[in-house]
Amino acid sequence: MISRIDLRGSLPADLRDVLPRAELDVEAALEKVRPICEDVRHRGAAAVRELTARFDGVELESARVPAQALTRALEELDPAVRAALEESIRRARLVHRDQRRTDTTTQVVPGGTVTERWVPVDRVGLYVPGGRAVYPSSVVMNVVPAQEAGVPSLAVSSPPQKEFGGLPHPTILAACALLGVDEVYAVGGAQAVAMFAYGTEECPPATMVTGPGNIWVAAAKRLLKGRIGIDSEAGPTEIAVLADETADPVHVAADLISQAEHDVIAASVLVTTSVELADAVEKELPGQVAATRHGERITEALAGRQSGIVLVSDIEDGLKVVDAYAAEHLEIQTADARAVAARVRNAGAIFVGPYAPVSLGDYMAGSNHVLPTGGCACHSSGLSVQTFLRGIHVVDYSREALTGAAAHVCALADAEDLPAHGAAIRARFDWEVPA
Ligand code: HSO
Ligand code: ZN
Repeated sequence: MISRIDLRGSLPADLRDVLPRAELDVEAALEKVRPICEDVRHRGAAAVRELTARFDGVELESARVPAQALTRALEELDPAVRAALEESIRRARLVHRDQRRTDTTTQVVPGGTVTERWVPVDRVGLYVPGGRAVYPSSVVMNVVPAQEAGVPSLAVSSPPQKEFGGLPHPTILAACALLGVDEVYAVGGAQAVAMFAYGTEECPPATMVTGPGNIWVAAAKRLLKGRIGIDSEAGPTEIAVLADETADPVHVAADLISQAEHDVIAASVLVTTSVELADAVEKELPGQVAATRHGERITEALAGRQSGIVLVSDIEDGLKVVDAYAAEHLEIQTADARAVAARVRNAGAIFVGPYAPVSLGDYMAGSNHVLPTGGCACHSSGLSVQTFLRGIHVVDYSREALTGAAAHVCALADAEDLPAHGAAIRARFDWEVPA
């Protein structure tokens, strides 16, 4: 059901080459996505309408979801789901509110200061996937940080669903309503990203688009990046578990299965120092998979080349392996888990000890679940308030403060053969370099 990689003994020099990982060919999708984006760019709302008919089989009069549909979705929302979403929002707000930045002013010299002023982007388009994955929780994870960052204009787009009269899934709409988002579009895939990038008669252009999506969404983000700001090209979900003999195989198996449930190309990786644990988890998997609803999808994900059990000699090597893998989600289920977790350098989010499973983080920990995948955790972070902010340097120097810098600026300008740079200083001092 799941393959094994034995790295006991010495670790290979390039660990990344031997670790399981899916290959997602976003480049290949670019060519298909390019004409879609061009079409939306040139023909706006009409193109969005036609593409929606073609890809989603839905004829839309307008892509904008009417206000009544949002209110109705909230009224009809199951009370237990409403209570859970409300608590999820409350917890996420607590964490994301603490991420707000305060401006800093540094006095570099008397009369010369640099202030870093944090300014939210003007308008954000939040993409929420539909299709097999209907994730109201992702609405929370995208909207809360943008709101806490102070983004003044926020729109959500999610694919129209035939069975719901061409509207996005009602739970998605209800989540938008709960969060106070009233600008929602029934548009999916690359055309949604293009709609936000170029704007249409119905949807003003956004400065940034965030949120997970399928390969077409990822390709459109890659193509339109620059024209519009993006968060990341979220790939399939990943879980890595670093465990020793103290871990409970029932929990480890359940957690590996939980993320495999997302997609046949989702990745579940166990890194362990204990052959006994590896054996016990392997023994546990089939029974748990058989008992769950999406067993087929999970079986395929666990058997895929992106999943596996990696055996290591000790926790030191385990840490090297998980750092090289740079998982989207990393669970530490070892003795002294906190100390081990503190030594991890690369992960989207770290879940410490036996009572912090990834599913808690997916919905209710307060942390964000839009996280870097595909090894990008070695250079990027998950969605946060910071994602939606720009730090603008405000340079404020008096004549006296500039005097003290003048000779140095001129020296560097000359060294770079850019004499006009120096002249811009000298012009302020009767064309002399002040001493
Ligand atoms: N594990 C997914 C998020 C999610 N799980 C949404 C359930 N719903 C990616 O972090
Ligand atoms: Zn999940």
